[in-house]
Amino acid sequence: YSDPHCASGRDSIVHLFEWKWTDIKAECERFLGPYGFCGVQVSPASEYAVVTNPNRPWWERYQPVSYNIISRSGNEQQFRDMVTTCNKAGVRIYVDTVFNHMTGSYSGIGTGGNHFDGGSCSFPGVPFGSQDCNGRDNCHTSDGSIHSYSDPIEVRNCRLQSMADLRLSKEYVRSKIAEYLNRLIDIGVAGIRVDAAKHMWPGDLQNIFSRLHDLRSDIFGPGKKPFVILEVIDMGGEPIKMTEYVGTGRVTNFIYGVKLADMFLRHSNQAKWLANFGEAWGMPSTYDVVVFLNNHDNQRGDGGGGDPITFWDPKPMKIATAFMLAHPYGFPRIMSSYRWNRNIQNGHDVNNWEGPPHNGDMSIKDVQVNADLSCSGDWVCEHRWREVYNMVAFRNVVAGTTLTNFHSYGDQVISFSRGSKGFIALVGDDSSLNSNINTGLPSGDYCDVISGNYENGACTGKTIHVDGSGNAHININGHSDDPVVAIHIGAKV
Ligand code: AAO
Repeated sequence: YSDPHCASGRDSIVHLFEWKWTDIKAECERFLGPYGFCGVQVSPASEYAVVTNPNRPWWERYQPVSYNIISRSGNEQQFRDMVTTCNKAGVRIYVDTVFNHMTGSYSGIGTGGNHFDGGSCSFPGVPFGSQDCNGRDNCHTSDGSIHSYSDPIEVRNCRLQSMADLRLSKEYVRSKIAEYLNRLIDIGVAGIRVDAAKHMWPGDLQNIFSRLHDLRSDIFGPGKKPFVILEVIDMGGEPIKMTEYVGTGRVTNFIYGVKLADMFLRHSNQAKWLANFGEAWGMPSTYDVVVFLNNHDNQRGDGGGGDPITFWDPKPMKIATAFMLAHPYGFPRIMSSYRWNRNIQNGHDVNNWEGPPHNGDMSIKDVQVNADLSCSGDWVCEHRWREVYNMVAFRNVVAGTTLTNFHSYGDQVISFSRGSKGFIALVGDDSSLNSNINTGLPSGDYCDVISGNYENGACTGKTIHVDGSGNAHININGHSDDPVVAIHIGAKV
């Protein structure tokens, strides 16, 4: 469950948060395939509560009503088209799946027209009834909701934010969830993100996964298990640990992004300590984690997981992303966001519920792309920023090499090589770097893929000369917009 099944030579995924299936399909063909992305994490696909107060928040998608594929992103036919087209373009689809719980304690109608009543665990669209939710017998808080994260039984058996908590110990509930996941697998997805995995017993998850089909052999080859990303927020202070889930899939390493934010955003920690970043920092094995700078929750100040670097701070975001993609630890996920009317009052963003760019009828807006590859309107498209997509290519080129030559030149100034295939240097503060550095690369002229693109054998940015002993003169001003130099053997001029 920890193999993402990337097409050969690809090694990064992007979360296209709230995109429509038709846009993701187009993005696979026009951009993600050609630019070497492995795959896409897509927003929840199955029917969920239509929330109108506030009006269509993004988080309504985390309140399932049935497992029919119908959402604000599109219907089942559009979902199938997307999966087929993306696979043809060499790009995998990973679906965000929500099966710890159903809706909050109220009643209403789902995106597919099914009625629900979360208070009584009534979901005829599945169907689930009151016997399919946890209750007084195994959750002992006064109102049935989670209040303390220091009690693992409460975290697993009670209601997360008052949402109807599925009784995953039950055969019928397990079979309904497995049926949905198998439907996704048979359509051709490569894996899933498991929402709120921390709120489910590892044994229940293992039981459900043991029922899953192999991935489609016509696409992935025989005997392949789905890739599983388990959302477990473990910042070190609670009894539930990431390690309990390792082996059941890859876990989300939230500490990773916080550490990089300490360095590149807050400067409360120093990049020079990154020399042994990874397992030596008490983090799980590189093969057991997904790493990221921010996700859809903590980019809006929600859901634990610390105060991360996001697109709202573009310079640190580009520096830290370049580091993440150049560094071998973990399987990287890039967040692709939309802008909302951020309005922080007393430390809380009162508009953090706002859904994606939409039309008057509340349908999600198409993503429009510009000639310079960026997106227009409020779609941020971090994955289409030059510094980001060129580092996705860097990572593909250096795959299989180890980190060598790590050097620091001050608290926030570092460089390292990836064997003899790639080299990066960065300045994370207002200082500068002006040195002759051993890059580990064969002699020649290389395109700095941060300052420009490598096109038809030429470079639109800076060219870096590596001499016969592998040395290059690297000059970076920390005050510049992009205080990073990155070169690799796939972009030699
Ligand atoms: C909405 C409304 C609710 C309403 C509910 C039902 O906002 O008021 O009760 O509907 O009607 C998303 C939104 C929710 C939304 C929900 C359903 O964020 O606001 O509720 O959809 O529409 C926990 C979970 C984690 C979860 C995170 C948000 O463990 O799984 O909360 N993330 C996922 C999704 C998320 C989604 C859901 C789950 C639900 O990514 O988008 O919710 O499907 C501690 C714990 C964490 C815990 C946080 C919660 O964190 O460790 O496990 O996350 O608390 O605040 C320090 C600590 C850190 C700690 C943190 C906060 O940083 O180091 O560990 O403080 O105390």
